[in-house]
Amino acid sequence: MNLFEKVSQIRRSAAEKDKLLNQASLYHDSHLPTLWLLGKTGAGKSSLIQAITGNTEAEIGKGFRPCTRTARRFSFPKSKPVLQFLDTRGLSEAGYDATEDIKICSKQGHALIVVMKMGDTEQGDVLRAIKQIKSSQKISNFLLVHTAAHSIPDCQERERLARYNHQQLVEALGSDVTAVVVDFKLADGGTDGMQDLLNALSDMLPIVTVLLRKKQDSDAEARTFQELQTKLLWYSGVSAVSDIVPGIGLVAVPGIQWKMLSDLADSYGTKWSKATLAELLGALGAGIGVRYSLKFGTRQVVKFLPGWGQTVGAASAAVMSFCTTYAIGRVACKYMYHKNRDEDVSDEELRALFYAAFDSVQSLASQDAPFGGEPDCVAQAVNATSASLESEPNIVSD
Ligand SMILES: Nc1nc2c(ncn2[C@@H]2O[C@H](COP(=O)(O)OP(=O)(O)OP(=O)(O)O)[C@@H](O)[C@H]2O)c(=O)[nH]1
Ligand SMILES: [Mg+2]
Repeated sequence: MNLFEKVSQIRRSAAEKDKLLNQASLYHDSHLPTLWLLGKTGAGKSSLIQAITGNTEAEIGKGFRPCTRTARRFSFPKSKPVLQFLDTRGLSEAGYDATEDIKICSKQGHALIVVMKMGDTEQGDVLRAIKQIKSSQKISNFLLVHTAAHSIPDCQERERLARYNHQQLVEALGSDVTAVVVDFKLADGGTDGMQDLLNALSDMLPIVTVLLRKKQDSDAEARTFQELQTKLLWYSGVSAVSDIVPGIGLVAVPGIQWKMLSDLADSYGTKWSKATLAELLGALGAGIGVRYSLKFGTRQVVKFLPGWGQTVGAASAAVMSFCTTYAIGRVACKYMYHKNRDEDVSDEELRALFYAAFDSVQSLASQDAPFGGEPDCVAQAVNATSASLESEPNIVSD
């Protein structure tokens, strides 16, 4: 950061910083990874959203907002969202035109889920829409979900019906497509085929993997963190878009990270002081990676790593911002959890968690997010950050 940048950052008022944060969050929230649901009325689109998010039918009903003339969107979670569902309406209207809905989806990572109720072979409207969507060449991830599988008790008949609809879709797409068979409402209140559905969705949209990673952790700290994870992903996404939105720039990243830390502290019923923050950063090591990303934004980390200054473009800086913000937040959660209980947590543990957290969201940062990114650069970023934390602790002083 040159002197001019430093001075202008200091002079930036709190109101200006809030304005930048608002701009970044608006951009982020209007470019969310999207699961687009297409299917006849009653096919099971809302049931699918409910099964994935765990939200009740009533909450989903309230959460939908009009989006285009033919679709409504449902953001998840409602506040600080990291994923959205696009629910197509009006398929049965004569001449459904998918143009507007395609536009919404082509802005960011997306997958189109075609929902067909088992045994309903009248899919003309859906197939017409699919042909239009396919020919736009804007949507590349498709998944077929056969719902209400158990409404056809005979297994062979079920298979035959599933095959028939699958074949119809393959013909409309002109290529093969993954299909899963589910039932969201068994007689005993359970579901069937959920794991297959989640696996298929995770393959298409990494955010689903992160959100739905099995909550089987026996560690109480990790379970507490699960509740806050989407919040962390939101702040990470907002800091990542900072460099994409004109007029914001990476100088906004430290402000966003600070807001995140304050927000997380509220959740743990605590507050940051200079001393506690210094203690956490000290525990992570005197590496420039963490210290700099908090103080000046990720670009400065990049700049001080040999070879990075010249080669890293905005996309990679954004990926770095995403991963670093997430990793700092994750470590802060563990730190606060144990501090609240007067329990010791070793520096090594915190450092290992920082790397693991950084690693765990790499694919997410480079694929789903609105800024895109190149996996090779991400891998380099991790290596570079790790190297800086371990071997170059004194490159930059506070
Ligand atoms: N048994 C069973 N019922 C299902 C399944 N999926 C949906 N249903 C039922 O089918 C009805 C319609 O499901 P929805 O999820 O509301 O369908 P939708 O596609 O959202 O319909 P619209 O909002 O009208 O477009 C509801 O009564 C659901 O409970 C399923 O897998 N099994
Ligand atoms: Mg519905």
